[in-house]
Order: sequence, then structure tokens, then C-alpha cells
Amino acid sequence: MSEINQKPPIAAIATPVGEGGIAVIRISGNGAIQKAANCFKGADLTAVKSHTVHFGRITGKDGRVVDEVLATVFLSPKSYTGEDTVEISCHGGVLVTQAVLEAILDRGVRPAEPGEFTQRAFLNGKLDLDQAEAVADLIHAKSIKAVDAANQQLEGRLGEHIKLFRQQIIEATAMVELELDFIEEDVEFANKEQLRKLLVEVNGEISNLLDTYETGRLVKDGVKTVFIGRPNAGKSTLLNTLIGTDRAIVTDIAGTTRDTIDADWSYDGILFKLIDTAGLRDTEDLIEAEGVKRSQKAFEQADLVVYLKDLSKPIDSTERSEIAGFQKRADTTPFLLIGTKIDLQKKSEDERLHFDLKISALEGENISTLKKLMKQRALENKDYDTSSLLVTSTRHRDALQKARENVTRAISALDQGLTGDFLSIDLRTALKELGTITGEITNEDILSSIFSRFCIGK
Ligand SMILES: Nc1nc2c(ncn2[C@@H]2O[C@H](COP(=O)(O)OP(=O)(O)OP(=O)(O)O)[C@@H](O)[C@H]2O)c(=O)[nH]1
Ligand SMILES: [Mg+2]
Repeated sequence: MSEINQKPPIAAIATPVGEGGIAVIRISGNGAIQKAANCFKGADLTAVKSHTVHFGRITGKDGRVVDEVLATVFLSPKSYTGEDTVEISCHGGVLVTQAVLEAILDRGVRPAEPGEFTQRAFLNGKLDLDQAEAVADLIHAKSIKAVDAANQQLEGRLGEHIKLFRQQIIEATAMVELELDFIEEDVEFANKEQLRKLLVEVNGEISNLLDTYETGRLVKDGVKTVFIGRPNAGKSTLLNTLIGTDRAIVTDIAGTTRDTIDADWSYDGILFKLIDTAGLRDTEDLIEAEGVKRSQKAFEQADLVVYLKDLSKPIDSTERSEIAGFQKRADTTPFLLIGTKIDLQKKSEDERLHFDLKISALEGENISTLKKLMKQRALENKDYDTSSLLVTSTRHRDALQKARENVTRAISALDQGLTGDFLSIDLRTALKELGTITGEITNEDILSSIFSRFCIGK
């Protein structure tokens, strides 16, 4: 572990604003324990053991008691940040929590920036950068699978993979640079085959990890699911049925929904971002026409398309070709053709259309089958296994892609018989890219964009 560098103390409320049983205020940094002791009436916090809890009272600068609290002391380096830390659990009222924080700030402690505690943990080597990002992912997770994915990363599984890739590339670089030392003597790569094998292997492993990104993205951000179809098909009714509330307006007037409506819906650990759209038709109405444009746009950005066809109405050739057109345009995006209002279905139905499922949102018929089908289709052909590590961040994906490009370039340089200095440059760039994931290599821009995602107090 790197050496702990204790910075000037910072403090913040670590729990959400609002009324609750308790709230926690965190103080961390050089002299944090002394500062806490200065406003704490009870045991002498500067003399207690690490990881112990003490009852006492917080007093303002004027000596007035602000609250009865429990103070937990963590001595450096055994704390979240690696610095001396005190966590004060006080009564969870908005004003009392604020007053406790102010009593501490009044003793010469600075308010913390968003994510500053975690940033200090990273700088003190307590966490790799990808683990720090996992902390934010965990806090923002909107489904159980997203929690699982963040936990895998927090446990350091991504970091382990990256370190392994780096080791392999360092080994390859050493082989190349050893050859470079003998370049004057015009020595061929004695172990060219071995070097090639190593590079191909690491390239394959990076590719395998990259392949998990599509699933990782869906797990973290949710499956963008777009309901499209003619006016009155029952799109809004289905949205309301799935989420269990009357989020979208439903009427028997065709053209009720004018704008796209989003709702988060969790099913079996997966987050779906449901998007209800304006029914598709040619219209003179300006507002409705804009709505139809938005429906098309939502369709283009979908991870899962659900086309709804009202079974109580016969299908005409225009709608048939409209459905075929959407199916074609959806291309590899999963597409479900769902018949709605099965309760009203006429016997003389056109069987030329192949429906994935027929439902009645009004009577709840086949809704649970639809839910299963949506999950199955959304994750179909995706390398989906909850126990395996998933790449969930575009930052990590981009760095992995750049690393792979450079390794590929090194392989073709080797095949073309180029000199080792070319290979060496490519391999060093690949190493640098991998290093940005775990934070071995970093810069202010990366750090500030990562830590600004955090809340204050984390
Ligand atoms: N009988 C029956 N009626 C339904 C069913 N689903 C929806 N409806 C009715 O069909 C009508 C239209 O439903 P909506 O959900 O507003 O249809 P939509 O596709 O959102 O329509 P637009 O917003 O105009 O594009 C309403 O009167 C619903 O009550 C169903 O499963 N069975
Ligand atoms: Mg609607």
C-alpha cells in the first residue's frame, strides 16, 4: 500500500438530507480526531483506541449543547480514507444534523467536496480507481443486478484482470526490448513465435472482457424498451400495467399520448427503462406530428422494441408493411410483436402475422409471460452470467479498446518484420491505456470527472 498522506481535515454529512432515526457526519484528515475532540464532551477522543465508539455531547463554540451523539474513531491507516477519521452519529433531524456539522466546521475544518473522501481513499492507495467508480455505481444502482455488477468491481475483480493483462504486456515488452539491445548485431527475434503467442493470448483475453460490455451497459443503465404501434393499440395501458400506477393517460381517443413518457421498471433484478410513445399515424395536428417524430427517435435508440397491434381491429396492408419495416430497421435490436386486447379479439383474425405473444393488459392475461419474454429477449445472445465480471463503464470500454488496438498493431508489426522499436511504442501505449482504468496512470481531468459523480459525504 502506498504511504498515507494525511491532508487537512474535511467534514460532511454522509447521510441523505431529511428526517431519519440517525444521521452520520464524517470528519477525515490530519488532526481530525483533535478537531472532533474539541467539540465533544465525553471521553478524550484523542486518547481512545481505533475502532471504538463513545457516547458524548457535541457543543457549539459558545459551549451550548447541540446534540447527544456516538463518536466512532478510526485511526490512520485503518479507515475508509486511510486518514484519521471520526464518524459522529447524531439524531437525524435536518437542523440538528446541520448544527453538529457547523460545530465541527467552526473548529477549523473545511466542508468536503463531492466524493472527496473516496478521492482521498484512492490517493492513499485504499482503492483502485475502478473500485472508487464502483462505489458510485453501487450508490446509484437501480436494480439488484446492477448492485451485483458494482460489487464485483468493488471487490477488485476488474482490477485483477487489468493487472494480469499489464503483466503479460510487460513481459512482451521486456522480450522486445531485450532484442532491441542487440539490434546492432542484426539479431532476428529469437523468440518471435513465443512473443506472438503471448500477444495473441492477451488480445483474446481483452476481447473476452470487452464482449461483456453490451450486457454490462444494460445491467447498469437499464434496457431501453420502446412501446410503439398505432394510436389506441394499448401502449399506455401496458406501461401502466407493468409499473402498477397510472403514469400515462389512457383514453379511448386515438392520439392520447403526445410526447414520449419514461418510467423505470424493475423485473427479476433487471432495470427496464420503459418508453411509451405517441401512436404512429399521418396527422395534420402539429403537436401530434412532433410526437410521432419522437416515437421514431425513441425507436432508433431502443435496446428492445415492443410493437403493439390491437387485435380487435383487422390489420390492413399499410400496417402490415409498417410492421415489416420496423422489424427490418430494428436489425439486431430485439423486436417483439405483441397482439393486444385479446379479450376483444375477433375470430376472423389474419393469421399471416406471427405474434410473439397475445395479451390483454386490461384483464392481466399473459402479462407475466410477457415480462419473462421481455427479459429473455433483451438479454438474448448477450454473454449474461451474473457471476461473471461485467464491464459497465464507457471509460473502461474505451481504454480496453485502445489497448487492444495497440496490441493488434504490435502483432502486425511483428508479422511485417518491423523493428522492435515500433512494437515497443505500441505495447507501451497499450500499458498506459490499461493503467488509466485502475488509476496507475491518471490526470486531473479523469479524476474530477469521476469524483464529481459522487454525493457530498462519500
Ligand atoms: N378491452 C381492452 N381494452 C384495452 C386493452 N388495453 C387497452 N385498452 C383500451 O384501449 C384504449 C386505448 O388505450 P391506450 O393505452 O390509451 O392506447 P395507446 O396505444 O396508448 O393510444 P395512443 O396514446 O393514442 O397512441 C383505452 O380505452 C384502453 O382502456 C385491453 O387489453 N383490452
Ligand atoms: Mg398512449
